[in-house]
Amino acid sequence: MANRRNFIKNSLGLAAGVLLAKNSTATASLSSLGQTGFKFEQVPLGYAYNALEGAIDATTMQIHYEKHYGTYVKNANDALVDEKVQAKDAKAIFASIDKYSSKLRNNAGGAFNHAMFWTLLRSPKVDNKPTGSVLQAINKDFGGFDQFKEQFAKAATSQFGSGWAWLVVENGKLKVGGTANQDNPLMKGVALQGKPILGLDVWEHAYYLKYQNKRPDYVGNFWSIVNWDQVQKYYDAK
Ligand code: MN3
Repeated sequence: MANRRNFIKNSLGLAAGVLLAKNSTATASLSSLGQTGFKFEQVPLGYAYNALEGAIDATTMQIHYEKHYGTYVKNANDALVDEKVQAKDAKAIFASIDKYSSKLRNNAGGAFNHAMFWTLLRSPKVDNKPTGSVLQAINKDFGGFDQFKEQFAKAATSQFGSGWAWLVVENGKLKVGGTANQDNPLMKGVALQGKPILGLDVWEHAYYLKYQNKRPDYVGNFWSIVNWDQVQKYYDAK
Protein backbone atom coordinates (compact mmCIF):
# COMPACT_ATOMS: atom_id res chain seq x y z
CA MET A 1 0.00 0.00 0.00
CA ALA A 2 1.46 3.41 -0.94
CA ASN A 3 1.92 5.70 1.96
CA ARG A 4 -0.33 8.68 2.38
CA ARG A 5 2.26 11.24 1.35
CA ASN A 6 2.94 9.51 -1.94
CA PHE A 7 -0.76 9.17 -2.56
CA ILE A 8 -1.37 12.87 -2.01
CA LYS A 9 1.58 13.74 -4.22
CA ASN A 10 0.41 11.36 -6.93
CA SER A 11 -3.21 12.37 -6.67
CA LEU A 12 -2.30 15.86 -7.85
CA GLY A 13 -1.84 14.30 -11.26
CA LEU A 14 -5.44 13.12 -11.44
CA ALA A 15 -5.81 14.00 -15.09
CA ALA A 16 -2.87 11.77 -15.93
CA GLY A 17 -4.54 8.92 -14.13
CA VAL A 18 -1.83 8.50 -11.52
CA LEU A 19 -4.37 7.76 -8.82
CA LEU A 20 -3.42 4.29 -9.93
CA ALA A 21 -0.33 2.64 -8.64
CA LYS A 22 2.01 1.22 -11.19
CA ASN A 23 2.48 -2.49 -10.70
CA SER A 24 5.70 -2.13 -8.76
CA THR A 25 5.51 -5.69 -7.44
CA ALA A 26 5.79 -7.33 -10.85
CA THR A 27 8.81 -9.36 -9.82
CA ALA A 28 7.47 -10.22 -6.37
CA SER A 29 5.55 -13.27 -7.50
CA LEU A 30 5.86 -15.73 -10.36
CA SER A 31 2.24 -15.24 -11.38
CA SER A 32 2.81 -11.58 -12.21
CA LEU A 33 6.12 -11.99 -14.09
CA GLY A 34 5.93 -10.24 -17.42
CA GLN A 35 2.84 -8.27 -16.51
CA THR A 36 3.14 -4.82 -18.02
CA GLY A 37 -0.19 -3.26 -17.05
CA PHE A 38 -1.08 -1.62 -13.79
CA LYS A 39 -3.47 -2.47 -11.05
CA PHE A 40 -5.70 -0.47 -8.78
CA GLU A 41 -4.61 -0.01 -5.21
CA GLN A 42 -6.82 0.37 -2.16
CA VAL A 43 -5.46 3.76 -1.15
CA PRO A 44 -5.39 4.72 2.54
CA LEU A 45 -8.37 6.70 3.76
CA GLY A 46 -6.00 9.25 5.29
CA TYR A 47 -8.12 10.01 8.37
CA ALA A 48 -10.04 8.13 11.06
CA TYR A 49 -13.45 6.62 10.33
CA ASN A 50 -14.97 9.06 12.85
CA ALA A 51 -13.24 12.15 11.41
CA LEU A 52 -16.35 13.20 9.49
CA GLU A 53 -18.83 12.69 12.39
CA GLY A 54 -21.59 15.26 12.19
CA ALA A 55 -21.85 14.75 8.44
CA ILE A 56 -20.93 11.07 7.90
CA ASP A 57 -20.87 8.60 10.80
CA ALA A 58 -17.94 6.28 11.57
CA THR A 59 -19.84 3.03 10.89
CA THR A 60 -20.85 4.20 7.43
CA MET A 61 -17.26 5.23 6.68
CA GLN A 62 -15.85 1.91 7.87
CA ILE A 63 -18.26 -0.22 5.82
CA HIS A 64 -17.93 2.09 2.83
CA TYR A 65 -14.12 2.05 2.87
CA GLU A 66 -13.47 -1.57 3.84
CA LYS A 67 -16.34 -3.42 2.19
CA HIS A 68 -17.70 -1.42 -0.73
CA TYR A 69 -14.47 0.26 -1.87
CA GLY A 70 -12.36 -2.82 -1.09
CA THR A 71 -14.62 -4.94 -3.27
CA TYR A 72 -14.46 -2.48 -6.20
CA VAL A 73 -10.66 -2.56 -6.09
CA LYS A 74 -10.50 -6.36 -5.97
CA ASN A 75 -13.08 -6.86 -8.72
CA ALA A 76 -11.49 -4.19 -10.91
CA ASN A 77 -8.13 -5.94 -10.69
CA ASP A 78 -9.72 -9.33 -11.39
CA ALA A 79 -11.38 -7.87 -14.49
CA LEU A 80 -8.12 -6.26 -15.69
CA VAL A 81 -6.51 -9.72 -15.60
CA ASP A 82 -9.51 -11.55 -17.11
CA GLU A 83 -9.74 -9.08 -19.99
CA LYS A 84 -5.95 -8.84 -20.44
CA VAL A 85 -6.04 -5.05 -20.22
CA GLN A 86 -2.69 -3.41 -20.98
CA ALA A 87 -3.69 0.26 -20.63
CA LYS A 88 -1.19 2.58 -18.96
CA ASP A 89 -3.64 4.21 -16.55
CA ALA A 90 -7.29 4.57 -15.60
CA LYS A 91 -7.81 7.54 -17.86
CA ALA A 92 -6.84 5.42 -20.87
CA ILE A 93 -9.31 2.72 -19.81
CA PHE A 94 -12.10 5.24 -19.29
CA ALA A 95 -11.37 6.79 -22.71
CA SER A 96 -12.24 3.47 -24.36
CA ILE A 97 -14.58 2.07 -21.73
CA ASP A 98 -16.96 0.80 -24.45
CA LYS A 99 -14.40 -1.91 -25.26
CA TYR A 100 -14.69 -3.56 -21.87
CA SER A 101 -17.19 -5.58 -19.84
CA SER A 102 -19.71 -4.04 -17.48
CA LYS A 103 -17.78 -5.73 -14.63
CA LEU A 104 -14.67 -3.75 -15.55
CA ARG A 105 -16.63 -0.55 -16.14
CA ASN A 106 -18.45 -0.70 -12.80
CA ASN A 107 -15.48 -1.76 -10.67
CA ALA A 108 -12.78 0.38 -12.30
CA GLY A 109 -15.16 3.32 -11.94
CA GLY A 110 -15.79 2.38 -8.32
CA ALA A 111 -12.08 2.03 -7.53
CA PHE A 112 -11.24 5.38 -9.12
CA ASN A 113 -14.25 7.39 -7.91
CA HIS A 114 -13.82 6.33 -4.28
CA ALA A 115 -10.04 6.91 -4.28
CA MET A 116 -10.86 10.46 -5.34
CA PHE A 117 -13.84 10.85 -2.99
CA TRP A 118 -11.80 10.07 0.18
CA THR A 119 -9.40 12.89 -0.66
CA LEU A 120 -12.28 15.36 -1.07
CA LEU A 121 -13.46 15.09 2.55
CA ARG A 122 -12.18 16.49 5.85
CA SER A 123 -13.51 17.11 9.34
CA PRO A 124 -16.52 19.46 9.55
CA LYS A 125 -15.73 23.16 9.35
CA VAL A 126 -18.00 26.12 9.99
CA ASP A 127 -18.44 28.39 6.97
CA ASN A 128 -16.54 25.95 4.76
CA LYS A 129 -15.93 27.63 1.41
CA PRO A 130 -13.55 27.54 -1.55
CA THR A 131 -11.03 30.35 -2.03
CA GLY A 132 -8.69 31.46 -4.78
CA SER A 133 -9.16 30.59 -8.43
CA VAL A 134 -11.78 27.89 -7.72
CA LEU A 135 -14.02 30.45 -6.03
CA GLN A 136 -13.41 32.90 -8.87
CA ALA A 137 -14.36 30.25 -11.44
CA ILE A 138 -17.48 29.30 -9.43
CA ASN A 139 -18.52 32.94 -9.25
CA LYS A 140 -17.94 33.39 -12.98
CA ASP A 141 -19.66 30.20 -14.17
CA PHE A 142 -22.51 29.88 -11.64
CA GLY A 143 -23.04 33.46 -10.49
CA GLY A 144 -21.98 32.77 -6.88
CA PHE A 145 -21.17 30.04 -4.36
CA ASP A 146 -24.79 29.69 -3.19
CA GLN A 147 -26.00 29.32 -6.77
CA PHE A 148 -23.34 26.67 -7.39
CA LYS A 149 -24.34 24.75 -4.24
CA GLU A 150 -27.96 24.84 -5.35
CA GLN A 151 -27.15 23.40 -8.79
CA PHE A 152 -24.83 20.74 -7.37
CA ALA A 153 -27.41 19.72 -4.76
CA LYS A 154 -30.02 19.47 -7.49
CA ALA A 155 -27.74 17.14 -9.49
CA ALA A 156 -27.11 15.07 -6.34
CA THR A 157 -30.72 14.75 -5.24
CA SER A 158 -32.20 14.24 -8.72
CA GLN A 159 -29.78 11.46 -9.72
CA PHE A 160 -32.23 8.54 -9.89
CA GLY A 161 -31.05 5.47 -8.01
CA SER A 162 -27.31 5.01 -7.51
CA GLY A 163 -24.72 7.39 -8.87
CA TRP A 164 -22.55 10.43 -8.35
CA ALA A 165 -22.80 14.21 -8.57
CA TRP A 166 -19.79 16.02 -10.03
CA LEU A 167 -18.19 19.39 -10.54
CA VAL A 168 -16.06 19.19 -13.68
CA VAL A 169 -13.92 21.45 -15.83
CA GLU A 170 -14.47 21.25 -19.57
CA ASN A 171 -12.70 23.65 -21.94
CA GLY A 172 -11.91 25.97 -19.04
CA LYS A 173 -15.52 26.14 -17.86
CA LEU A 174 -17.04 24.61 -14.70
CA LYS A 175 -20.08 22.38 -15.06
CA VAL A 176 -22.23 20.35 -12.69
CA GLY A 177 -23.99 17.09 -13.42
CA GLY A 178 -24.60 13.50 -12.44
CA THR A 179 -23.54 10.05 -13.59
CA ALA A 180 -25.26 6.70 -13.02
CA ASN A 181 -23.80 3.75 -11.11
CA GLN A 182 -19.98 4.07 -10.97
CA ASP A 183 -19.65 6.00 -14.23
CA ASN A 184 -17.57 9.17 -14.19
CA PRO A 185 -17.02 12.16 -16.52
CA LEU A 186 -13.77 10.67 -17.88
CA MET A 187 -15.66 7.75 -19.45
CA LYS A 188 -16.32 7.78 -23.19
CA GLY A 189 -20.01 8.12 -24.02
CA VAL A 190 -21.10 9.48 -20.62
CA ALA A 191 -23.28 12.59 -21.06
CA LEU A 192 -21.30 14.65 -18.53
CA GLN A 193 -17.74 15.07 -19.84
CA GLY A 194 -14.76 16.87 -18.29
CA LYS A 195 -12.07 16.71 -15.63
CA PRO A 196 -13.71 15.94 -12.27
CA ILE A 197 -12.58 18.19 -9.41
CA LEU A 198 -15.35 17.42 -6.88
CA GLY A 199 -17.57 14.37 -6.59
CA LEU A 200 -20.27 13.19 -4.21
CA ASP A 201 -21.26 9.55 -3.83
CA VAL A 202 -25.07 9.40 -3.68
CA TRP A 203 -25.39 5.62 -3.50
CA GLU A 204 -27.56 4.67 -0.51
CA HIS A 205 -24.55 2.84 1.01
CA ALA A 206 -22.91 6.26 1.42
CA TYR A 207 -25.60 7.72 3.70
CA TYR A 208 -28.46 5.36 4.54
CA LEU A 209 -27.46 4.35 8.09
CA LYS A 210 -27.56 7.95 9.28
CA TYR A 211 -29.98 9.59 6.86
CA GLN A 212 -32.26 6.78 5.64
CA ASN A 213 -34.33 8.21 2.76
CA LYS A 214 -33.28 11.81 3.42
CA ARG A 215 -30.65 12.25 0.71
CA PRO A 216 -31.07 16.05 0.69
CA ASP A 217 -29.93 16.21 4.35
CA TYR A 218 -26.80 14.18 3.49
CA VAL A 219 -26.09 16.54 0.59
CA GLY A 220 -26.69 19.56 2.84
CA ASN A 221 -24.18 18.35 5.44
CA PHE A 222 -21.65 17.49 2.72
CA TRP A 223 -20.85 21.21 2.39
CA SER A 224 -19.30 21.26 5.88
CA ILE A 225 -16.76 18.52 5.01
CA VAL A 226 -15.63 19.38 1.46
CA ASN A 227 -11.85 19.64 1.34
CA TRP A 228 -11.66 22.74 -0.86
CA ASP A 229 -7.85 22.74 -0.70
CA GLN A 230 -7.92 19.40 -2.49
CA VAL A 231 -10.52 20.62 -5.00
CA GLN A 232 -8.14 23.49 -5.77
CA LYS A 233 -5.31 20.98 -6.36
CA TYR A 234 -7.42 18.97 -8.80
CA TYR A 235 -8.43 22.22 -10.51
CA ASP A 236 -4.79 23.30 -10.84
CA ALA A 237 -3.52 19.90 -12.03
CA LYS A 238 -2.98 19.43 -15.75
MN1 MN3 B 1 -19.67 4.38 -2.52
